[in-house]
Amino acid sequence: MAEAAVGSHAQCITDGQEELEHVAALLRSAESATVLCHVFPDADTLGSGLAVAIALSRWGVPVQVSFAEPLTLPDVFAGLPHSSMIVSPDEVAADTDIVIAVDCGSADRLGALADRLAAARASIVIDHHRSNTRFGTVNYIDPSADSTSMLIARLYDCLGETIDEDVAHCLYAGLVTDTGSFRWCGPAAHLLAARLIGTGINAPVITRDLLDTHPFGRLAMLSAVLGDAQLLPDAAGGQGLVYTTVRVEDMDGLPEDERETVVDIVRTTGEAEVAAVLKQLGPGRWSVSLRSKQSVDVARVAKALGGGGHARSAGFTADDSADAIVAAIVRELG
Ligand SMILES: [Mn+2]
Repeated sequence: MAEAAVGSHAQCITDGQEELEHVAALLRSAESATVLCHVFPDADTLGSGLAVAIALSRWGVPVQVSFAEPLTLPDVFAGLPHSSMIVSPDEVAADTDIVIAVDCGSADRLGALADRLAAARASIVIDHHRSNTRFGTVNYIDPSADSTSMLIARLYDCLGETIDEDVAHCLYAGLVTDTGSFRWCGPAAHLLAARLIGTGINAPVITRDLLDTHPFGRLAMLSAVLGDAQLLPDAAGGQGLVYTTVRVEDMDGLPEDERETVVDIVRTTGEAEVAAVLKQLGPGRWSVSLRSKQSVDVARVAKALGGGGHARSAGFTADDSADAIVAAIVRELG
């Protein structure tokens, strides 16, 4: 515990301390709260959202956690502690005292629940996306953080709340996934991981459940999708682009989140600095994931095409043919 106390003091001296204290004070004043995660949630938005909700519920504040799409929680997240606090979007109160959006770069990431922002006395945005539009009345944004859950750990320290095993499980879920199992992160992420594991959580099981467990049908989907991959060695000024498409028929009843794992395989292509996966949402409608290794800023590309994200991981949605979308990416890569 002594180590945790020293660590928490060090973490409190950061840029954005004023905003963090403002967030803490607002949360302390909450009479009711809605915690909003982004559409098609990942473990960072859900783990962060649940951790905020756990603190509020400890104080007796009525709190709901939700996201606009899909309508139910994907099975992969059912093991997150207190996931029973997650309600379907139609159950979210029309107005609450405080709305907290976690891991959302812009209000449209809230989907149909974005209207809850204006109905609240105050809205808090906690996020680590550089492209964040600061759409809350109070915004605690730190693009240098490897996950939003790292910012929630700082919030716990500022509130003087204990990070117990349940909270640590939620925060570790966000941390291990957003850092690609600690492949791309700084020392602060490793220090936080050590602190979280120190609470007694079973980190290998959390990681395996979230990242290394897939239905058998995924193998056939990967076979089809990876077999269609294309390499454009001249793209991105000769650094190369590798891409593929995941069509609706490729999914064949698989959970939607299995689409999100394709880019992690495609981006391992040695001949390409940039990877793109076009995921078909419907006829002529695509969600595109972009990844880069070390030099290309894909957040800039995504932004130019109507999306956003991080320098090495970004995305956008487009209504067009797959070929036209690839052409637009190639053009923006220069
Ligand atoms: Mn995140």
